[in-house]
Amino acid sequence: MNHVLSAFGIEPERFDVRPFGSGHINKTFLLTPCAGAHGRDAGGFVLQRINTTVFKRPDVIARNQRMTGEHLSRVAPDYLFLRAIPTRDGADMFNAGGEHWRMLPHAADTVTVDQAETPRQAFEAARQFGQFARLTHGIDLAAFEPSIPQFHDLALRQAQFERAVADACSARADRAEHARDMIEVYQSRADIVETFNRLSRELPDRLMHHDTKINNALLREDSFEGVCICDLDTLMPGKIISDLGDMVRTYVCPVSEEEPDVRKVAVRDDYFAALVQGYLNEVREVLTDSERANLFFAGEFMIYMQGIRFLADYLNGDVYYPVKHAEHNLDRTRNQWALLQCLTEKESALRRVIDSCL
Ligand code: GN1
Ligand code: MG
Repeated sequence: MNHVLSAFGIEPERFDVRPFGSGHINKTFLLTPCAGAHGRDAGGFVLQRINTTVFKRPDVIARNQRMTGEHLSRVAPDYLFLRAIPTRDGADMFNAGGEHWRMLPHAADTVTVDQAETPRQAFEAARQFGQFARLTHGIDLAAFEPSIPQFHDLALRQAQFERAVADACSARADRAEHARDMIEVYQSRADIVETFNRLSRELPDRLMHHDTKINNALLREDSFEGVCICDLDTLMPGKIISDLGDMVRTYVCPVSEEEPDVRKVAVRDDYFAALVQGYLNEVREVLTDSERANLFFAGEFMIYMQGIRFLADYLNGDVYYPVKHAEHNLDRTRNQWALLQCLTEKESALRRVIDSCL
Protein backbone atom coordinates (compact mmCIF):
# COMPACT_ATOMS: atom_id res chain seq x y z
CA MET A 1 0.00 0.00 0.00
CA ASN A 2 2.78 2.43 0.91
CA HIS A 3 4.41 1.68 -2.40
CA VAL A 4 1.18 2.54 -4.26
CA LEU A 5 0.64 5.76 -2.31
CA SER A 6 4.20 6.87 -2.95
CA ALA A 7 3.73 6.30 -6.68
CA PHE A 8 1.08 9.03 -6.55
CA GLY A 9 3.31 11.32 -4.51
CA ILE A 10 1.28 10.81 -1.36
CA GLU A 11 3.09 10.37 1.95
CA PRO A 12 1.58 7.26 3.58
CA GLU A 13 2.22 8.44 7.15
CA ARG A 14 -0.05 11.46 6.64
CA PHE A 15 -3.18 9.42 5.86
CA ASP A 16 -5.38 6.92 7.54
CA VAL A 17 -6.27 4.22 4.97
CA ARG A 18 -9.54 2.25 5.24
CA PRO A 19 -11.69 0.10 2.96
CA PHE A 20 -14.45 2.29 1.53
CA GLY A 21 -17.91 1.82 0.10
CA SER A 22 -19.92 -1.26 -0.70
CA GLY A 23 -19.03 -1.82 -4.36
CA HIS A 24 -18.99 -5.37 -5.63
CA ILE A 25 -16.36 -5.14 -8.30
CA ASN A 26 -13.40 -2.87 -7.56
CA LYS A 27 -11.54 -2.63 -4.28
CA THR A 28 -11.76 0.88 -2.86
CA PHE A 29 -9.98 2.65 -0.02
CA LEU A 30 -10.56 6.04 1.58
CA LEU A 31 -7.47 7.99 2.57
CA THR A 32 -8.39 10.37 5.36
CA PRO A 33 -5.80 13.02 6.15
CA CYS A 34 -4.39 13.11 9.65
CA ALA A 35 -4.75 16.49 11.42
CA GLY A 36 -3.40 19.57 9.72
CA ALA A 37 -3.98 18.67 6.06
CA HIS A 38 -4.74 21.50 3.67
CA GLY A 39 -4.79 22.35 -0.03
CA ARG A 40 -4.96 19.34 -2.29
CA ASP A 41 -4.88 16.96 0.68
CA ALA A 42 -7.77 18.48 2.66
CA GLY A 43 -10.60 16.22 1.46
CA GLY A 44 -8.43 13.13 1.33
CA PHE A 45 -8.34 10.67 -1.53
CA VAL A 46 -10.05 7.61 -2.86
CA LEU A 47 -7.76 4.85 -4.03
CA GLN A 48 -9.15 2.15 -6.27
CA ARG A 49 -7.79 -1.14 -7.49
CA ILE A 50 -9.50 -1.97 -10.73
CA ASN A 51 -10.90 -5.46 -11.17
CA THR A 52 -9.39 -6.30 -14.53
CA THR A 53 -11.43 -9.47 -14.91
CA VAL A 54 -14.44 -7.16 -15.30
CA PHE A 55 -12.71 -4.08 -16.70
CA LYS A 56 -10.44 -5.74 -19.22
CA ARG A 57 -9.12 -2.41 -20.47
CA PRO A 58 -8.53 -0.10 -17.52
CA ASP A 59 -6.94 2.43 -19.88
CA VAL A 60 -10.41 3.04 -21.33
CA ILE A 61 -11.72 4.09 -17.90
CA ALA A 62 -8.92 6.61 -17.52
CA ARG A 63 -9.29 7.93 -21.04
CA ASN A 64 -13.08 8.34 -20.91
CA GLN A 65 -12.77 10.20 -17.65
CA ARG A 66 -10.00 12.43 -18.97
CA MET A 67 -11.94 13.36 -22.13
CA THR A 68 -15.03 14.08 -20.04
CA GLY A 69 -13.01 16.34 -17.75
CA GLU A 70 -11.64 18.23 -20.74
CA HIS A 71 -15.12 18.77 -22.15
CA LEU A 72 -16.51 19.92 -18.80
CA SER A 73 -13.72 22.37 -18.17
CA ARG A 74 -14.58 23.99 -21.51
CA VAL A 75 -18.38 24.12 -21.17
CA ALA A 76 -18.70 24.47 -17.38
CA PRO A 77 -15.43 25.58 -15.79
CA ASP A 78 -17.03 25.84 -12.33
CA TYR A 79 -18.54 22.36 -12.36
CA LEU A 80 -16.90 20.07 -9.80
CA PHE A 81 -15.65 17.02 -11.67
CA LEU A 82 -13.34 14.62 -9.88
CA ARG A 83 -10.29 14.26 -12.10
CA ALA A 84 -7.95 11.36 -11.53
CA ILE A 85 -4.64 12.25 -9.90
CA PRO A 86 -1.67 11.29 -12.06
CA THR A 87 1.24 9.28 -10.75
CA ARG A 88 4.56 11.03 -10.16
CA ASP A 89 5.50 9.85 -13.65
CA GLY A 90 2.43 11.54 -15.11
CA ALA A 91 0.50 8.32 -15.83
CA ASP A 92 -3.28 7.94 -15.36
CA MET A 93 -2.82 4.78 -13.35
CA PHE A 94 -0.17 2.96 -11.39
CA ASN A 95 0.56 -0.54 -12.56
CA ALA A 96 1.96 -2.65 -9.71
CA GLY A 97 2.75 -6.14 -10.90
CA GLY A 98 -0.34 -6.32 -13.11
CA GLU A 99 -2.63 -4.58 -10.59
CA HIS A 100 -4.07 -1.29 -11.79
CA TRP A 101 -4.50 1.45 -9.20
CA ARG A 102 -6.22 4.80 -9.63
CA MET A 103 -6.19 7.76 -7.26
CA LEU A 104 -9.02 10.27 -7.08
CA PRO A 105 -9.63 13.31 -4.92
CA HIS A 106 -12.36 13.00 -2.29
CA ALA A 107 -14.51 16.13 -2.08
CA ALA A 108 -14.11 17.77 1.34
CA ASP A 109 -17.08 17.91 3.77
CA THR A 110 -19.18 15.43 1.84
CA VAL A 111 -20.90 12.21 2.81
CA THR A 112 -22.65 9.43 0.95
CA VAL A 113 -25.76 7.55 2.02
CA ASP A 114 -26.30 3.92 1.08
CA GLN A 115 -30.06 4.25 1.01
CA ALA A 116 -32.21 7.29 0.24
CA GLU A 117 -33.50 8.35 3.66
CA THR A 118 -35.61 11.32 2.53
CA PRO A 119 -37.16 12.33 -0.81
CA ARG A 120 -34.88 15.36 -0.65
CA GLN A 121 -31.79 13.13 -0.83
CA ALA A 122 -33.28 11.33 -3.83
CA PHE A 123 -33.93 14.69 -5.48
CA GLU A 124 -30.41 15.96 -4.80
CA ALA A 125 -28.65 12.84 -6.06
CA ALA A 126 -30.83 12.72 -9.18
CA ARG A 127 -30.15 16.39 -9.80
CA GLN A 128 -26.42 15.65 -9.80
CA PHE A 129 -26.75 12.88 -12.39
CA GLY A 130 -29.12 15.06 -14.41
CA GLN A 131 -26.75 18.00 -14.36
CA PHE A 132 -23.97 15.74 -15.56
CA ALA A 133 -26.13 14.44 -18.43
CA ARG A 134 -27.09 17.98 -19.41
CA LEU A 135 -23.54 19.30 -19.38
CA THR A 136 -22.26 16.38 -21.43
CA HIS A 137 -25.14 16.59 -23.92
CA GLY A 138 -23.57 17.07 -27.34
CA ILE A 139 -20.10 15.85 -26.32
CA ASP A 140 -18.38 14.11 -29.21
CA LEU A 141 -18.97 10.43 -28.38
CA ALA A 142 -16.92 9.09 -31.28
CA ALA A 143 -13.73 9.01 -29.25
CA PHE A 144 -15.28 7.16 -26.31
CA GLU A 145 -14.97 3.41 -25.99
CA PRO A 146 -17.03 1.22 -23.67
CA SER A 147 -15.15 0.36 -20.47
CA ILE A 148 -17.24 -2.83 -20.45
CA PRO A 149 -18.48 -3.72 -23.95
CA GLN A 150 -22.29 -4.17 -24.13
CA PHE A 151 -22.56 -3.49 -20.41
CA HIS A 152 -26.26 -2.57 -20.47
CA ASP A 153 -27.24 -4.51 -23.59
CA LEU A 154 -30.31 -6.32 -22.33
CA ALA A 155 -30.39 -8.67 -25.33
CA LEU A 156 -26.91 -9.87 -24.38
CA ARG A 157 -27.90 -10.15 -20.69
CA GLN A 158 -30.92 -12.22 -21.65
CA ALA A 159 -28.77 -14.52 -23.81
CA GLN A 160 -26.35 -14.94 -20.89
CA PHE A 161 -29.27 -15.71 -18.60
CA GLU A 162 -30.67 -18.35 -20.98
CA ARG A 163 -27.24 -19.93 -21.32
CA ALA A 164 -26.92 -20.01 -17.52
CA VAL A 165 -30.31 -21.75 -17.29
CA ALA A 166 -29.24 -24.39 -19.81
CA ASP A 167 -25.84 -24.92 -18.17
CA ALA A 168 -27.33 -25.18 -14.69
CA CYS A 169 -29.84 -27.79 -15.82
CA SER A 170 -26.96 -30.13 -16.62
CA ALA A 171 -24.20 -29.01 -14.21
CA ARG A 172 -26.00 -27.52 -11.19
CA ALA A 173 -29.41 -29.18 -11.20
CA ASP A 174 -30.07 -28.32 -7.54
CA ARG A 175 -29.66 -24.62 -8.29
CA ALA A 176 -31.85 -24.82 -11.39
CA GLU A 177 -34.50 -26.50 -9.22
CA HIS A 178 -34.29 -23.92 -6.39
CA ALA A 179 -34.55 -21.10 -8.89
CA ARG A 180 -37.27 -22.65 -11.04
CA ASP A 181 -40.01 -20.20 -10.03
CA MET A 182 -37.74 -17.20 -10.62
CA ILE A 183 -36.59 -18.53 -14.00
CA GLU A 184 -40.21 -18.78 -15.05
CA VAL A 185 -41.33 -15.36 -13.89
CA TYR A 186 -38.37 -13.57 -15.44
CA GLN A 187 -38.90 -15.47 -18.69
CA SER A 188 -42.54 -14.36 -18.63
CA ARG A 189 -41.38 -10.73 -18.99
CA ALA A 190 -39.51 -11.18 -22.27
CA ASP A 191 -41.58 -8.22 -23.49
CA ILE A 192 -39.13 -6.00 -21.62
CA VAL A 193 -36.31 -7.30 -23.81
CA GLU A 194 -38.38 -6.70 -26.94
CA THR A 195 -39.10 -3.13 -25.91
CA PHE A 196 -35.41 -2.64 -25.18
CA ASN A 197 -34.43 -3.95 -28.61
CA ARG A 198 -36.77 -1.49 -30.28
CA LEU A 199 -35.67 1.43 -28.11
CA SER A 200 -31.99 0.77 -28.47
CA ARG A 201 -32.37 1.72 -32.12
CA GLU A 202 -34.60 4.69 -31.34
CA LEU A 203 -32.96 6.38 -28.36
CA PRO A 204 -29.89 8.56 -28.91
CA ASP A 205 -26.53 7.75 -27.37
CA ARG A 206 -25.45 9.93 -24.49
CA LEU A 207 -22.55 9.91 -22.10
CA MET A 208 -24.02 7.92 -19.23
CA HIS A 209 -22.72 7.04 -15.77
CA HIS A 210 -24.24 3.53 -15.72
CA ASP A 211 -24.18 3.14 -11.92
CA THR A 212 -26.35 5.91 -10.50
CA LYS A 213 -27.02 4.43 -7.08
CA ILE A 214 -27.36 7.05 -4.39
CA ASN A 215 -23.95 6.48 -2.82
CA ASN A 216 -22.37 7.50 -6.09
CA ALA A 217 -23.53 11.07 -5.48
CA LEU A 218 -21.56 13.03 -2.88
CA LEU A 219 -23.75 15.17 -0.64
CA ARG A 220 -22.80 18.03 1.66
CA GLU A 221 -22.43 16.60 5.13
CA ASP A 222 -24.34 19.44 6.81
CA SER A 223 -27.28 19.87 4.42
CA PHE A 224 -27.28 16.78 2.16
CA GLU A 225 -27.22 19.12 -0.82
CA GLY A 226 -25.74 17.42 -3.89
CA VAL A 227 -22.07 18.25 -4.56
CA CYS A 228 -20.83 15.98 -7.36
CA ILE A 229 -20.91 12.44 -8.70
CA CYS A 230 -18.27 9.76 -8.24
CA ASP A 231 -17.41 6.17 -9.25
CA LEU A 232 -16.83 7.00 -12.90
CA ASP A 233 -15.51 3.66 -14.10
CA THR A 234 -18.58 2.89 -16.20
CA LEU A 235 -18.73 6.32 -17.83
CA MET A 236 -19.36 5.50 -21.50
CA PRO A 237 -21.89 6.02 -24.26
CA GLY A 238 -25.30 4.61 -23.39
CA LYS A 239 -29.00 5.38 -23.16
CA ILE A 240 -30.92 7.60 -20.79
CA ILE A 241 -32.92 4.61 -19.53
CA SER A 242 -29.74 3.27 -17.89
CA ASP A 243 -29.12 6.22 -15.59
CA LEU A 244 -32.72 7.10 -14.87
CA GLY A 245 -33.61 3.43 -14.46
CA ASP A 246 -30.87 2.66 -11.96
CA MET A 247 -32.06 5.58 -9.83
CA VAL A 248 -35.58 4.21 -9.85
CA ARG A 249 -34.21 0.77 -9.01
CA THR A 250 -32.19 1.98 -6.05
CA TYR A 251 -33.94 5.12 -4.64
CA VAL A 252 -37.64 4.28 -4.49
CA CYS A 253 -37.46 1.17 -2.33
CA PRO A 254 -37.13 1.50 1.48
CA VAL A 255 -34.72 -1.48 1.50
CA SER A 256 -31.78 -2.32 -0.74
CA GLU A 257 -31.27 -5.22 -3.14
CA GLU A 258 -29.65 -7.02 -0.17
CA GLU A 259 -32.93 -7.37 1.75
CA PRO A 260 -34.02 -11.03 1.75
CA ASP A 261 -37.51 -10.32 3.15
CA VAL A 262 -39.46 -9.36 0.04
CA ARG A 263 -42.38 -8.14 2.17
CA LYS A 264 -40.26 -5.08 2.89
CA VAL A 265 -39.87 -4.24 -0.80
CA ALA A 266 -42.09 -1.36 -1.92
CA VAL A 267 -42.22 1.63 -4.24
CA ARG A 268 -42.37 4.94 -2.41
CA ASP A 269 -44.27 7.34 -4.64
CA ASP A 270 -42.80 10.45 -3.02
CA TYR A 271 -39.23 9.25 -3.64
CA PHE A 272 -40.12 8.39 -7.22
CA ALA A 273 -41.55 11.88 -7.73
CA ALA A 274 -38.51 13.50 -6.11
CA LEU A 275 -35.96 11.68 -8.25
CA VAL A 276 -37.87 12.19 -11.48
CA GLN A 277 -38.25 15.88 -10.69
CA GLY A 278 -34.56 16.24 -9.76
CA TYR A 279 -33.43 14.52 -12.96
CA LEU A 280 -35.90 16.06 -15.41
CA ASN A 281 -35.39 19.60 -14.10
CA GLU A 282 -31.89 19.25 -15.50
CA VAL A 283 -32.37 17.25 -18.70
CA ARG A 284 -35.93 18.13 -19.78
CA GLU A 285 -34.78 20.54 -22.50
CA VAL A 286 -32.38 18.13 -24.18
CA LEU A 287 -34.63 15.05 -24.36
CA THR A 288 -35.88 13.68 -27.68
CA ASP A 289 -39.55 12.77 -28.15
CA SER A 290 -38.72 9.10 -27.92
CA GLU A 291 -36.85 9.61 -24.65
CA ARG A 292 -39.75 11.58 -23.20
CA ALA A 293 -42.18 8.85 -24.19
CA ASN A 294 -40.16 6.05 -22.60
CA LEU A 295 -39.10 7.36 -19.23
CA PHE A 296 -41.31 4.97 -17.28
CA PHE A 297 -39.71 2.02 -19.06
CA ALA A 298 -36.34 2.99 -17.54
CA GLY A 299 -37.18 1.52 -14.13
CA GLU A 300 -38.63 -1.69 -15.57
CA PHE A 301 -35.57 -2.13 -17.77
CA MET A 302 -32.97 -1.69 -15.05
CA ILE A 303 -34.77 -3.75 -12.39
CA TYR A 304 -35.38 -6.56 -14.86
CA MET A 305 -31.78 -6.53 -16.08
CA GLN A 306 -30.36 -6.55 -12.55
CA GLY A 307 -32.71 -9.40 -11.66
CA ILE A 308 -31.55 -11.62 -14.50
CA ARG A 309 -27.91 -10.71 -13.84
CA PHE A 310 -28.25 -11.92 -10.23
CA LEU A 311 -30.18 -14.98 -11.35
CA ALA A 312 -27.66 -15.89 -14.05
CA ASP A 313 -24.89 -15.57 -11.48
CA TYR A 314 -26.75 -17.85 -9.06
CA LEU A 315 -27.19 -20.43 -11.82
CA ASN A 316 -23.52 -20.10 -12.82
CA GLY A 317 -22.40 -20.84 -9.26
CA ASP A 318 -21.71 -17.27 -8.02
CA VAL A 319 -18.83 -16.34 -10.25
CA TYR A 320 -19.45 -12.57 -10.52
CA TYR A 321 -21.13 -11.01 -7.48
CA PRO A 322 -19.54 -11.65 -4.10
CA VAL A 323 -21.90 -13.70 -1.90
CA LYS A 324 -22.15 -14.30 1.84
CA HIS A 325 -24.19 -17.51 1.63
CA ALA A 326 -25.30 -20.04 -0.98
CA GLU A 327 -28.71 -18.48 -1.72
CA HIS A 328 -27.52 -14.87 -1.67
CA ASN A 329 -27.84 -14.23 -5.40
CA LEU A 330 -31.21 -16.00 -5.46
CA ASP A 331 -32.42 -13.76 -2.61
CA ARG A 332 -31.29 -10.71 -4.59
CA THR A 333 -33.14 -12.07 -7.61
CA ARG A 334 -36.36 -12.40 -5.58
CA ASN A 335 -35.89 -8.91 -4.18
CA GLN A 336 -35.61 -7.41 -7.66
CA TRP A 337 -38.62 -9.37 -8.87
CA ALA A 338 -40.70 -8.05 -5.96
CA LEU A 339 -39.59 -4.54 -6.84
CA LEU A 340 -40.54 -4.98 -10.49
CA GLN A 341 -43.99 -6.16 -9.37
CA CYS A 342 -44.47 -3.11 -7.12
CA LEU A 343 -43.42 -0.78 -9.93
CA THR A 344 -45.78 -2.41 -12.41
CA GLU A 345 -48.70 -2.21 -9.96
CA LYS A 346 -48.22 1.53 -9.66
CA GLU A 347 -47.60 2.11 -13.36
CA SER A 348 -50.47 4.50 -14.10
CA ALA A 349 -49.85 6.69 -11.05
CA LEU A 350 -46.10 6.83 -11.76
CA ARG A 351 -46.69 7.71 -15.41
CA ARG A 352 -48.78 10.65 -14.25
CA VAL A 353 -45.89 11.79 -12.05
CA ILE A 354 -43.54 11.67 -15.04
CA ASP A 355 -46.00 13.57 -17.23
CA SER A 356 -46.43 16.30 -14.67
CA CYS A 357 -42.63 16.65 -14.30
CA LEU A 358 -42.26 16.87 -18.08
C1 GN1 B 1 -22.01 -3.69 -9.50
O1 GN1 B 1 -19.44 -2.69 -8.13
P1 GN1 B 1 -20.71 -1.97 -7.92
O2 GN1 B 1 -21.40 -2.43 -6.66
O3 GN1 B 1 -20.55 -0.48 -8.03
C2 GN1 B 1 -22.28 -3.71 -10.98
C3 GN1 B 1 -23.51 -2.87 -11.28
C4 GN1 B 1 -24.68 -3.40 -10.49
C5 GN1 B 1 -24.34 -3.45 -9.00
C6 GN1 B 1 -25.44 -4.12 -8.23
C7 GN1 B 1 -19.30 -3.32 -13.22
O4 GN1 B 1 -21.70 -2.37 -9.12
O5 GN1 B 1 -23.81 -2.95 -12.65
O6 GN1 B 1 -25.79 -2.58 -10.67
O7 GN1 B 1 -23.12 -4.17 -8.78
N1 GN1 B 1 -21.12 -3.19 -11.69
C8 GN1 B 1 -20.51 -3.93 -12.63
O8 GN1 B 1 -25.20 -3.99 -6.87
O9 GN1 B 1 -20.92 -5.03 -12.99
MG1 MG C 1 -19.80 1.09 -9.66
